[in-house]
Amino acid sequence: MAIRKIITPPDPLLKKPSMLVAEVDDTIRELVRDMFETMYDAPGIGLAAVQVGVPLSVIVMDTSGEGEEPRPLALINPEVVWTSDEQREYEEGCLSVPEVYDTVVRPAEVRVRYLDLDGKEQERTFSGMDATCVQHEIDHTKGILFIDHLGRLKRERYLKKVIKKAKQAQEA
Ligand code: GNR
Ligand code: NI
Repeated sequence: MAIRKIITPPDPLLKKPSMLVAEVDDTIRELVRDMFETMYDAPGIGLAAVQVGVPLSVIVMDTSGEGEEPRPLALINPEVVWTSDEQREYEEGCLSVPEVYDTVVRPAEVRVRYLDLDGKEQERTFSGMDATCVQHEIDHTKGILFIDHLGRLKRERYLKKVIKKAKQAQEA
């Protein structure tokens, strides 16, 4: 098991759609283990493989709170097959866009089709924080960041801030 490095802008990988996984094999299961370790270490409530530099359609999440029973969930090739008309807004953050938080409006509920770690097709409906998180992660597999849901001015200001901070950290 290993904690992997989380990439940030301007890494071009973050803007590229991820590839579908052809077969859920031990390499994928090892990637998922590393992603959970990286996510819990960060700490975060979700992580997409592209954030650790692997452009495959693999996401992990765990929205359990502190003191709650953990509920890790790994989704391979996730796709949204239904969205509610009802919307929900939440102040999002992203491990690839550190120290930026802003409100994103998304469907309050989504139904998602995916493969589990055995390669078996599953469907599941998400609501509340789970719905926000799974949509944020599926966006990553399409090369979309949460700041892409904001206006152009905000997006560019946040990107500048993140890139500047990363440069300063490098120089230090
Ligand atoms: O840890 C995370 N918290 C979070 C909060 C609100 C909405 C989405 C998220 S996901 C984020 C981890 C991350 O960047 N996943 O891609
Ligand atoms: Ni993110």
